[in-house]
This record gives sequence, C-alpha cells and structure tokens, in this order.
Amino acid sequence: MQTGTLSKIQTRLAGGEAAEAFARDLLAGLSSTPRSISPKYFYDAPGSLLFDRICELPEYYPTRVELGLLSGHAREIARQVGPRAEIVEFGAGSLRKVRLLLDAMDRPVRYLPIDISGEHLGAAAQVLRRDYPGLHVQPLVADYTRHMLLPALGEDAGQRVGFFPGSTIGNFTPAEALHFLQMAAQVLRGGALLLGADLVKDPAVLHAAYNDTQGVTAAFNLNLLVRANRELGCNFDLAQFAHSAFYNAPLQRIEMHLVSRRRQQVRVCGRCFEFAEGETLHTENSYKFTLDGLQALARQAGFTPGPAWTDPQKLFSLHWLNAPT
Ligand code: AVI
Repeated sequence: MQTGTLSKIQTRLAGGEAAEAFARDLLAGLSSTPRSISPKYFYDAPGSLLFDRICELPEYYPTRVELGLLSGHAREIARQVGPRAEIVEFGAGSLRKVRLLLDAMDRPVRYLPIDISGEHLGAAAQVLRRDYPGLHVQPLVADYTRHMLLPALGEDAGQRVGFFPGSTIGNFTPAEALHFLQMAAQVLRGGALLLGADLVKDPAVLHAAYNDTQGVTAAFNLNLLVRANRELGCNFDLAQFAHSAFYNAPLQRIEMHLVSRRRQQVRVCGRCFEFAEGETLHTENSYKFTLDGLQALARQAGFTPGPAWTDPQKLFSLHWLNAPT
C-alpha cells in the first residue's frame, strides 16, 4: 500500500503521528520473519493500567523487590547522590520510586522526568510540585531512546543523577541497551546513573512472573491487538490468539508472544496477513542480567560501576554507575 493511503487511514481512524508510526511498525513487523512488534506499543492508557496491575501481582516480584532495595538502602544511595543534586528520570515512571529517592536526598534541587507522553508527565509533575515545594520539577517531552538534550545543570546544583528503574533496560535489545547507556553516559557527564536491573534466576520464578494466575499479563499482551483493532481498524479475533511467555535460557530473556490458535487471516490497514496455526507475533523480550554482565555493559558504555545492591534472594539489582567526567 502507498504511504499516502496508509496515512489517510491512520488519520481517519485515530489521528496523529503516533497512530501512523504504530501502523507502519505493525505492517513491517507482520511482514518480517519471524513476526514481531516493539513492546513500546503495549503502553496506551488501558495497557499502562494493566501494567500497574502487573506490578501489584504476587508473582511479579521486580517492583516489590526494587522498592524494598530503594527504601532499605536509601541512606547509602543518598550518600552517593550527595547534596543539592538533580534527578533525571528516563520515563515518567512510578512516582513511588522517585519519591523514595527524593525523600532520602539532601535538598534535591531539580527533577527532570523525560517521557514521550506529555499527558503522563504533566500529571506526575503536578503531584510532585505539590508535595515537594522546594523542588524544581521540569518535565521534558522526548523519546529518551533517540535523543536527549537536557538543560544545563544549575550553578548551585550538586551532581546530575540519572534514574532508570524497573529493569526497563531489559526490554531493549542488547544493542539498544548499549546505545541507551552510551547516550546516558554523555548527558550525565560528571554525575551518575542509578539503574534497576532484573537478575538471571530460577526459570520457574521467571515463568510465574510472566504467567500470573489472574491472567493480567495475558490481558496486557493481548491488549496490543485490542489497540490495533481500535486505533487502526484491524480485525484481530482476540479469542483466536493466546498469550505465551517463556524463558529463553541461552539468550537470558523472557519472550512474550501472541500465538495464533488456528489458521486465520487478519486485515491490517487494508492488507491481509495469514497466520498458520501456532505461528506467533513476538511482542516483548525481557532480558535478565548477572551483576557482572550488567557492570561489563555499563563499562562498555563509559560508566565506572560503583556499589550494586541486591536482595537476599538475588532476585533484582540496583546499580550505582559513575558517568565519565
Ligand atoms: C516494563 N518492563 C520492565 C516489564 C518487564 O518485566 O519486562 C514489562 C512486562 N512485561 C510483562 N510483564 C511486565
């Protein structure tokens, strides 16, 4: 199909560049072998709510354990951060996490959350401004995986500290993770990065975390098709796709797929795609790290690793990474 036709369809159905990019990526992903799509498309409003529910699930340990690490080591972390520091958060993530950091810090001066969604950012900024009157909250609408232009560090400020919790780094390909860390090392020059990374562990624990008994992760995965139907006018039959998540041990990653339950055809932006029974659309990788592996990756990007904190069961890790000067 001509790009012009495609763009007209998108404008009519959902409007805006975002829908156009989704259509383009979905068409490309369905045309490739094996079929795949970026996990970034999980996070429309209903998808973000489903992710919030995942974080509360008994089987999904990362959020709980990372919050425990942040509060349990708050003093040590605050010592690393130092006085009058500025926090740059990549993604307007969970306010709960940055609050733990801000609460422990000595007179934080500025908080710069960077996110592609202005709506999400605005709401988060409002709440923080109310609760931290001395803090300058300056949200930036940008895609932090592509470019980052930050305002200069204030003259009276301490160091600039990046914050990238949640093991979101695990959703990047290894090349993207390195690229992100290289960019972060540049924008955080003279400062540091506090990074959350999920750890390699018993595959049964990982399997349970991505195959919860309430089916919330399945709904989160299938929401991608709901979104495609709503925004792009596709006709995915939700009953004919199944959630699949498994640990790929050689590649140290959980893979999420949507599996076609039978042979079927789907219409996407005026094109017809055939799925064989059992054929999958690969929707997400969630890489797991060893402490040494993560530190080696950080070194490759120019950071000098400092302390790393883990829980007694070694489920999750928090890393202090010093940026180059
Ligand atoms: C956001 N990200 C780190 C989550 C993860 O664990 O990879 C997304 C997720 N996918 C399924 N459950 C949670």
